[in-house]
Amino acid sequence: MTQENNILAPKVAKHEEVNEITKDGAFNRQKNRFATPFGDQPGDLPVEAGRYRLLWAKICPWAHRAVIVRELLGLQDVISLGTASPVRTENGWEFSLDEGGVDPVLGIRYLPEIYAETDPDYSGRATVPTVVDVTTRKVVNNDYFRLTNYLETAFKPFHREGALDLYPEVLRAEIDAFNDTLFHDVNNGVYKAGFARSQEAYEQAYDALFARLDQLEERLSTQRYLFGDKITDADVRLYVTLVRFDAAYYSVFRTNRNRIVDFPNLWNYAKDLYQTPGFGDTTDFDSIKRGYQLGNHAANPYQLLAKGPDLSIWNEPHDRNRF
Ligand SMILES: N[C@@H](CCC(=O)N[C@@H](CS)C(=O)NCC(=O)O)C(=O)O
Repeated sequence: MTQENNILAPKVAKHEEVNEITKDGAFNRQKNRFATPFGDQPGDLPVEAGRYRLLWAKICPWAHRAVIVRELLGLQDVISLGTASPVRTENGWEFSLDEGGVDPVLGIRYLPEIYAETDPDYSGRATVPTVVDVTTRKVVNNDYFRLTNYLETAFKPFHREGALDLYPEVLRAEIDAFNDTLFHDVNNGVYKAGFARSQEAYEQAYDALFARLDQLEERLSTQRYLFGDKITDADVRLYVTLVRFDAAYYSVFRTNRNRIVDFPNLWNYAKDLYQTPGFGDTTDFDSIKRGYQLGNHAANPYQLLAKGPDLSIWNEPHDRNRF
């Protein structure tokens, strides 16, 4: 069914319409519209158990990182989770995995419905992750960049006893600076390559991406994780891109200088995280492959799903215990 003849479907904004393609053909991601922080300052979103619902799709790296942090910190009973189908439809993310095809808590079929309910004038893309306040039925936050930090700080009173400190105060400035570079060159770097509309913009993104991966390969030659011997927020951010790389970005986004399995340290580091509770158990390779290959990221008119690569190797032993 097309958007035009489906009167129930909300309007779905495209990259062109939200002005995310610059004159030289580069992809320039939209700003988040719902960016009020969680906290206890006036105007903040109040931190309460059972009040918020996190909406995600298993394909999406930005949403996946919030889901990993929710698991690592033991916030599963504090923030509920709604899961959209990994293949985004022309009407937006769809809750077709749920009974009756609607999210069981919000009763919506498509994600743009809750954006329209919250702000009828919203003209950006309706994205995951989205946090909805279930008491008001309003989208309160879609700040994919800061969301994990709110879970790590504002939601601290609800963390599981003995949970990791993913964002230690003494490292925050360093982690922020690291995450910023990681975002530009790696997390969003793959999208800049994949969504480029000019050869020059694509090659620029490709070069920056692999230069940064080479640097990370080096950094991980002397320590188990990015900031030493403990997992931090930065590791979650790097993991979500690494775990999608060989199965999706390498071919769909043409980031094919080499695969992650070709970098000894990055590959063993990625396997180490995959085998850590919270990471591999929230990673769904089938959704990742379908989402990128069959969604509208890819020109795939016959909707063929690539058979490879062999993903069972993610369960093979890693060498990171040596640190
Ligand atoms: N909120 C950010 C990042 C989150 C994001 O892009 N999520 C993707 C999935 S990985 C999405 O929901 N895309 C919906 C769309 O493009 O319409 C943005 O607006 O760019």
